[in-house]
Amino acid sequence: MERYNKDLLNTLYYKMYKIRRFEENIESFFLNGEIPGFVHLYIGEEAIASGVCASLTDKDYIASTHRGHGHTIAKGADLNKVMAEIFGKKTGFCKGKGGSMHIADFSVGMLGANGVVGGGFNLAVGAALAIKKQKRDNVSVVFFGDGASNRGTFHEALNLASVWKLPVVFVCENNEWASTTPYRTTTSVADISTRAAGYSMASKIADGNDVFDVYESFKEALDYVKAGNGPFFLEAKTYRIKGHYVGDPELYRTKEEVQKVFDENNPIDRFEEKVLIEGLMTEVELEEIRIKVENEIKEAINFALNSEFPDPSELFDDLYV
Ligand SMILES: Cc1ncc(C[n+]2csc(CCOP(=O)(O)OP(=O)(O)O)c2C)c(N)n1
Repeated sequence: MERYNKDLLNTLYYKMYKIRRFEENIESFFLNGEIPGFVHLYIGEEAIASGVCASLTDKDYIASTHRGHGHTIAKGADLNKVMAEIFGKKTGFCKGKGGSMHIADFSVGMLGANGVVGGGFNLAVGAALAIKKQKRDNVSVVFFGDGASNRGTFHEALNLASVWKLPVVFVCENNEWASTTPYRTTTSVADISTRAAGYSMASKIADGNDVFDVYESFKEALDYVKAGNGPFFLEAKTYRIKGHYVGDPELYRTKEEVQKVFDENNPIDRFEEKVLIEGLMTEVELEEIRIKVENEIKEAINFALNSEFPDPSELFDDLYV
């Protein structure tokens, strides 16, 4: 654990806890009818976005999914603007006209959430092509689910990224579910990372609920890609704790199954346990981070609630054909 200095430990915990508390607040505002549209929560998967983004800079790109709040927060997007967008307010990233699944912040390299499953692959590969053409030393990362790995865009993107040796890391968040479907009934391989071999691509499996394992594995991917070897495939094994969307009746699995995973494999509990037992952080240090996060979230909620909705006359602004 020597390489985990205080700054890094603080960052990993701060990001994970911020995502968790953000999502818990979004869930309760949504259930109260105060958020329009749909929201898909990232609770229980925080270690993946946090462990990956801890090694990225604003000049690196990420492409995200419909379950994108965690990626956006971990990449460092302005929390007030993220919150305002989800609430449909004009101070949000898309002036309140996009909502949860259309948040992007190019200033930190966040290329966008995506309502189209599998829509992020080609954005990330395109960004990686730009990096290569411009001879820059950055990387592009695409987060995607097990379900998305069955789409055609997945295979097309892996093939081209491999042929052109592009600096892109494919991060599969295998949370075992695609909407109501368990991945084992729809996916031809037990480990989605084995598909990388079909495209001559290096791959690795990480414990997606262990932020240290994600961090180390992604570092390995980053070193590999930055050395000019071409793309890398990282499969992070995790589990979708919440319904597919907020309001999902979840008739396809038992509450007991979900609760068991959460009790035994909650990434935030695992982090706290590890750093306390190994004496890397104190309870006081953890609490300081939690207080900071609560304040930031409270501020973001106030910002969103006090912002105006866009005026109907602005409906067609910012559109182009
Ligand atoms: C092209 C396309 N097909 C279907 C849908 C409907 N849909 C939304 S999310 C989802 C499941 C995605 O599963 P996965 O990729 O594993 O991500 P997870 O929701 O588990 O994070 C589906 C089928 C969609 N949005 N876009």
